Parts: sequence; structure tokens; C-alpha cells
Amino acid sequence: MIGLSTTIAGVKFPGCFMNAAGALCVTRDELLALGRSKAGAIVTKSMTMEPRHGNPEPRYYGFPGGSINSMGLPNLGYRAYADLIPELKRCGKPVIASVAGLCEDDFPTIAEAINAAQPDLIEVNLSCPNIPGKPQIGYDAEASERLLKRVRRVITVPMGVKLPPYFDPAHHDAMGKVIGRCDVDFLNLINSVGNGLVVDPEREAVVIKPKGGFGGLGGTLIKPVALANVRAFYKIFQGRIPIIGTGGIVDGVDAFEHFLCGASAVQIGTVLVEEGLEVFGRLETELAALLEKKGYRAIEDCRGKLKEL
Ligand code: RRO
Repeated sequence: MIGLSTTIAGVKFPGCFMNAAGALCVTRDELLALGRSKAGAIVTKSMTMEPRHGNPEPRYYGFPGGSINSMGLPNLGYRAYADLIPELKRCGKPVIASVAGLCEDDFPTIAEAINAAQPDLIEVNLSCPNIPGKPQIGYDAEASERLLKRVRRVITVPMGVKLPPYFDPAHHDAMGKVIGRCDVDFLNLINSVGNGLVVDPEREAVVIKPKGGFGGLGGTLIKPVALANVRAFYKIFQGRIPIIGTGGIVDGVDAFEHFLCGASAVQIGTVLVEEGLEVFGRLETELAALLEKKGYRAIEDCRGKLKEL
């Protein structure tokens, strides 16, 4: 038997594949379906103070290389998720609550109430790219530090941070310093690659409605960016802060690459939306077969073992 369970910040996960926040995890029905599936955890949609319908449709578009979205934080509002958490925990796998906000003051308010509902972990989303007129907090190191220190004071469960992709080692180092000062228990890398543009040449038009067609990119085409960020932060912290790898995982080989770069678990966004919940069983089978073929008995045996030339 190949071991596909994993541990993050002391919390044991029965499987290493789970949904990425945003993918099939907004409503009670969707969250309970994740609970019944082979996902190794239930991750909630990032939540705001009030319920939101999100941006106008079409706001998600899948294509062969990946996806583009500008959902605009559709969610039930934090009170609904706080009420749901005890029921979700009865599914027998960890619950990760993703906390967002439309302004800095929202985050501690939501974090405190959600913490009281005792999810197994809280993920603070500093990287929503799709609120018109609001830049991502994760691209502002000072604002990120201020916010993380505020939420850390009210969060007693393991606290993680979902970061946007960075494209320069100077930015990895700067955010690494911030993370190192904020008592962060885990990282989730990466959110979608923000503000891409997909064009339909036939219709001579954009493919999603919000923000003139600009949106966050996911899927296969972002895998190298995700791997680079997992690797960069794994090296900065020398493996001491566990990392959830997110971005471009379509098959077992992609997941293996994330583990080699240093991930302890992986999340599935685009391909979960495209394929549905059955994807978790497929990915487990593919990863187990690959690890077996390579002579690894568990994911921790290959974690971070990427060779440099
Ligand atoms: O809801 C969204 O538009 C969204 C969010 Br909050 C996020 O963090 N990442 C993303 O690609 N879309």
C-alpha cells in the first residue's frame, strides 16, 4: 500500500488531494458532496462579511490549456459557513475555512467568528484577483504583514496564507520575511495567475464578462509558475513551513512534481470544475501507481527531493 495521507501543521489528512478554494465549495450541498468524495479535506469558498452573488456571468471559462475566472467572491457570507462547520467536521476529514474580505477590517472580524466554529485549519486568502478596483493584498508586503498580524491574534487553529504567484526572487524573499514574522503555520501556493486575458478569435471577443474579460488563470498553463513558487518558498523556509501546492494539477505526474518541489498536499481547481468529484479517485490511483513504479512508499519520501543540476 502506498501512503497518500499527509500531515499539515499537526493535522492529519486521510488523502493528499483536496479541492482548491472556489472549486465546487460554495453551497452546503457542494461542501457535503466534498465530504462524501475521496477528497482529503473540505475547503470552503473564500468568505466575506455578507453573502455575495459575485460578478456577472459568464465569469468562468474552461479551455484546453486551463481556465480563466472572475467569479468575484460569490459566497454565503461567513455566518453561514460558521454554522456549517460543525456539520462538515462530522464528514471525518479536515475542514479548511478560507477567509477573505473586501477591506482589511473584514478579515479579523471573519477570522474571529470562524475560529470560534473551530475548523481544523484557517486559510487567509490574500490573493483574490477579481474584485474590480481592489488590488490583491498579497502584492503589498506591508499591508500583508499588517493584516496577518491582526488575524493571527484571533486565530487559535493552524493558520495558513494563500498567496498569489510571485515572479521575482526579490518578491519571494520579501514575502518570505513577512511570513517569517507572522507566525504562519502553512502556506498555500498559488492562487490563480491574476489578470490574464483569453480571446476568442472566432467571435473576436473576450470569453468572460467582468473586468473587460480580464481574470485569474488556472490549470495546465500555470503549472510552472505554481511549481516555482512552491519551490522558492520551500527553499526559503527549508521545509519548516508546510506547503499546499495548488496550480496546474491535471494528473498524478503533476502532483508528483509538486511534491518533489516541496508540497505536503495539493489542491485541485480547474480540473475539479471540469471533471467533477470523480477526479480525486483518478488522481489517487495515478499518483499511487507512479510512486510505486519509482519505489517510493509514501509522499513524504519524495517531498522536496527535486534535484538541481
Ligand atoms: O472569487 C473569485 O473571483 C476568486 C477568488 Br476569491 C480567488 O481567490 N481566486 C480566484 O481565482 N477567483
